[in-house]
Amino acid sequence: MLWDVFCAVVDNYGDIGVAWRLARQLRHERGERVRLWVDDLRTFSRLCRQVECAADVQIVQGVEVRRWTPGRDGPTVAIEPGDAVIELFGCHLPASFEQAMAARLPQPVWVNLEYLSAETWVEGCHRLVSTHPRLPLQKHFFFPGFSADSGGLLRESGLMDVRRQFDMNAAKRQAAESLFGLPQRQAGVLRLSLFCYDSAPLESWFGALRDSPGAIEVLIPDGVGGEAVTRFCDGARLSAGMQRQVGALTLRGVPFVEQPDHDLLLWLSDFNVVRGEDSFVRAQWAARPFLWHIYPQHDEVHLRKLGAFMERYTERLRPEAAAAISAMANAWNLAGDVRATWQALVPCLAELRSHGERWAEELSCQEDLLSQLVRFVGEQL
Ligand code: TRH
Repeated sequence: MLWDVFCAVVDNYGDIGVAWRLARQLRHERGERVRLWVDDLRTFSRLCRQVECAADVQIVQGVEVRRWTPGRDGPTVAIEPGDAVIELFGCHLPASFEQAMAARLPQPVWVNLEYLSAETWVEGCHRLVSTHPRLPLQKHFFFPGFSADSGGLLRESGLMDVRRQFDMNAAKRQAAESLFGLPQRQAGVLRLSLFCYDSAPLESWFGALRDSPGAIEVLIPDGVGGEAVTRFCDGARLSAGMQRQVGALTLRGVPFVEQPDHDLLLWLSDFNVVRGEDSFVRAQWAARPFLWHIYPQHDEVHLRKLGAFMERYTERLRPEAAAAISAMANAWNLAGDVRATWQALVPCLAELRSHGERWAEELSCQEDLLSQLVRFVGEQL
């Protein structure tokens, strides 16, 4: 089959992050032919160095990558759509492409792959169909999620085993540490990674970490953390390879790596701060305690999404640990002072570690998103 996957980069890395992960999995695990339409190749190239920013058409790791401009017809006009068309996050296909889809015999299966949410309404909307306002075409809505009635989560086959092997193999961990330019880890140092939005309450968090009884290091990918990190570094930008120590806290700049290597950063850390959608899911497969900086939306819609997830995630935790991680997630996302909330969380980290392992194990029993999507498309053909 030929799959057309359309992605518009709204901001940051999550749109292309999800699209590229899906495209690679379709190609490499399923042997499908994939045409990935992307409007912002510069952002894409940060996740995959092979991407040439100036090329309109190129093959990257077996995937045909094409530039497109949302809202304009451009070079898609003359192209016959594939058997399946995936519109990521409602990015609106070019009108000419929709016409070509309507004219194709048989018509492609058109799926809008939606944002991830743990809210229960998702289950009622998953697999719903809507009819095109003008053309004889139907679009299916596919919702990722955490329950059996949702479309599941992206998870490469064998991922859990690869992560377990990493945990057991000192040589693999050492190789990953050198990829990130890290010195050998000192015993007893708590290692955290930070991937957040600039609105994060870093000043109070760094304050709590600085005054900790034990040593703590925070790994910060190039460009993450904004002004608060620069202030902590006395006005210097924390780039990869740099470090700044104050009290018990050392901030270490690490490179922003290609997408498959990003997992290694999460696996090297005892606790991960993640954000958006894709790194949020990866933190769960990493099976470590984590904090989710959710993408802020209007009318505080994101806080309901956060609450729905935290409710699911903490369901089987002891009340003390559940309260501690939920309070931290709320304070972080409301940009409050997190000093006391962090201090209350620290004694629960060991429990959250075993909880993370159990959570990843249970989630991985759910059929992964790509398998569900491929089956769903097959049923519609
Ligand atoms: O970058 P994000 O905040 O992305 C978003 C966008 O804001 C988007 O508009 C919104 O729709 C979506 O979230 C929900 O966070 P996310 O989703 O975690 O994407 C980051 C990607 O960057 C992810 O695929 C991992 C990747 N990454 C690397 O490849 N290398 C790195 O070093 C790091 C830190 C991340």
